[in-house]
Amino acid sequence: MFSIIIIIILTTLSCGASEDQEPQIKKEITDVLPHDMVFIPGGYFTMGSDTDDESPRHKVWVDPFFMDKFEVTNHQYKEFIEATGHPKPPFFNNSDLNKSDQPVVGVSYYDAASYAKWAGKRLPTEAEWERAARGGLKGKYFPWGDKPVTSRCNYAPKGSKEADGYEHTAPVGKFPPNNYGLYDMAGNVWEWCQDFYDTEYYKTSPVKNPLGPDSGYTRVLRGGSWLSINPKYLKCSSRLELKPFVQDRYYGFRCAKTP
Ligand SMILES: [Ca+2]
Ligand SMILES: [Ca+2]
Repeated sequence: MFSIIIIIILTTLSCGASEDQEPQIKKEITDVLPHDMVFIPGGYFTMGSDTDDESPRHKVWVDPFFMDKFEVTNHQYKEFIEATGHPKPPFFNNSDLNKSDQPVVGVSYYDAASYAKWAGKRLPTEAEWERAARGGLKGKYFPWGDKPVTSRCNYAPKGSKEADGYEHTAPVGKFPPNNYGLYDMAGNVWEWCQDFYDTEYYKTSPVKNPLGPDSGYTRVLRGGSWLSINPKYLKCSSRLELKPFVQDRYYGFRCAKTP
């Protein structure tokens, strides 16, 4: 087994505490941390920004969870296909996109959710995804800080896809991780979350573990992609709305897991 048994001392913030004042409640749990995931501590963070559907900024509490270090790769997705007979996604034969360590693309929300269930995981909520992307930094645009930097993620700076070293999707983990040890939270592929999308959701979102609207049509993706020209799509707070059956070259995912 690749998994290791760990004892995690969870340090959680009590309800009502500010981000800067952290009364701590210690709770012990014993669990299995999969080798390909990292532990994201529970706590408060400020979700959103002051613009568009990212507004208003609002305080959110997220319980501790595990998050995949990397976007799900073609190699991993091939194992899923072989084990279950799930249909191959488009682009699986495209030599620009189908290397084993490149992220799988052309997966719909339903494909991503099916993979996650097969893997014993689930898709992250939108709130979990944003907390994970911020890596503990407060109020920064990107997982590393405020300035878009071509050496930090795979996108298409000023329309030049290869300016960051990768004309198409990059193999996962080629750029530095954020403070939580997560790779490619900005760029490479947009990542499906489990929530329905609602432009107005942040105005009524619950504080504790928001799950998104109860119903809807479109779903949320996060993080921007290798074809994003404008760095605004790479922001931790950037939200993309998409019909759940769409499969295209920009869309992939990673999984989360409840400890
Ligand atoms: Ca690029
Ligand atoms: Ca990504």
